Amino acid sequence: MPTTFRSTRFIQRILIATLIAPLICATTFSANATPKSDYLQHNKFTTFLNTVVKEDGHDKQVILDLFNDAERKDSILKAIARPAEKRLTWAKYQDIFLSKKRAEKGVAFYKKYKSAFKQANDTYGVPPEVILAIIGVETRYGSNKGSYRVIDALSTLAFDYPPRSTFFTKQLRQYLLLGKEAGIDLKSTTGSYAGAMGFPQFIPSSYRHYAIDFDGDNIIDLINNPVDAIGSVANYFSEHGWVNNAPITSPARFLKANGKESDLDALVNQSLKPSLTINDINSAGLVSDKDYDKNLKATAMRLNGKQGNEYWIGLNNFYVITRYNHSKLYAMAVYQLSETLKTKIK
Ligand SMILES: [Ca+2]
Repeated sequence: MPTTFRSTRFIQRILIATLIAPLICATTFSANATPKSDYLQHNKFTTFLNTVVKEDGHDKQVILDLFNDAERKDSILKAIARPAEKRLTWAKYQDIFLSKKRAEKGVAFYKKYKSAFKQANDTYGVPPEVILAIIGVETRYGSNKGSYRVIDALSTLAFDYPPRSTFFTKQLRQYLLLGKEAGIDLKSTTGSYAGAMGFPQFIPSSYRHYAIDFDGDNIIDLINNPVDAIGSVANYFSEHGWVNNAPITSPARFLKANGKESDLDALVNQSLKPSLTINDINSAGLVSDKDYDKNLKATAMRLNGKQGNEYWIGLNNFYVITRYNHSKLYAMAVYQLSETLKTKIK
């Protein structure tokens, strides 16, 4: 019947168009490219492409070539859904970062770059053991800088991880700018599953805003240059409000005479930002051996440690460590590693 004939012709045309379209599309950006890309046909990509060409001044062809090669990684989607900071208790988390081996590596790293640590302390007022602890927790002193291609990590999270798509789309834009500004090879550079790079694992926005050239060769390189990494961590801390010689955190104990431990539920783990006073915390029955000013801003923490509940009072500098990674477990690991290192590098 005519109608059936027309329908068949119509379907044939659609099929031919569907088969040919990707070939035409592929040939527009590279003669040899195969249309394997996970992203060129992604529904979010065209908008992204237009934005970075118009607003960030990228060459369209360069971006198309880069994304033709970008791959979606399911392992990245799995990793971001279950970070150690959410999955583990403090009892387990500390075992990863407070090992004897990591501290030994830290001492060796300190000895090798001692003058850079001194210069960072003199310039930014951030002590060696804190910078050392950050680089130790992040990459074990450069021995594990991450094996995901950053372009894959950020594309996967920007385009295929709706809960944080906005954040990672911004990071992807920042990463593309780093290609022009810092000479980073956008295709081959590797990092963490979240696109953090180099010795100190800076995400692209941090790299652009806080990374510095600290050895004076006019190149900012956190990926291969430990001296730039040391200066950049110190600069990051300084810019986020680190106060030299101010307290970080200290253990606290609950005075049972004041009531039940469960009465503390409303006080502890409320926010990372110090929003209580020492007086508030003491009044609820939590005290430490440190003689803090009663009006000092602080937080009260309860961690599930190896011997059960542990209580800690966190001050401004503890909060600054959480600006690196928004987790009290992370900041506590950095603090405790720094305390161990402090005794070993004196
Ligand atoms: Ca440099």
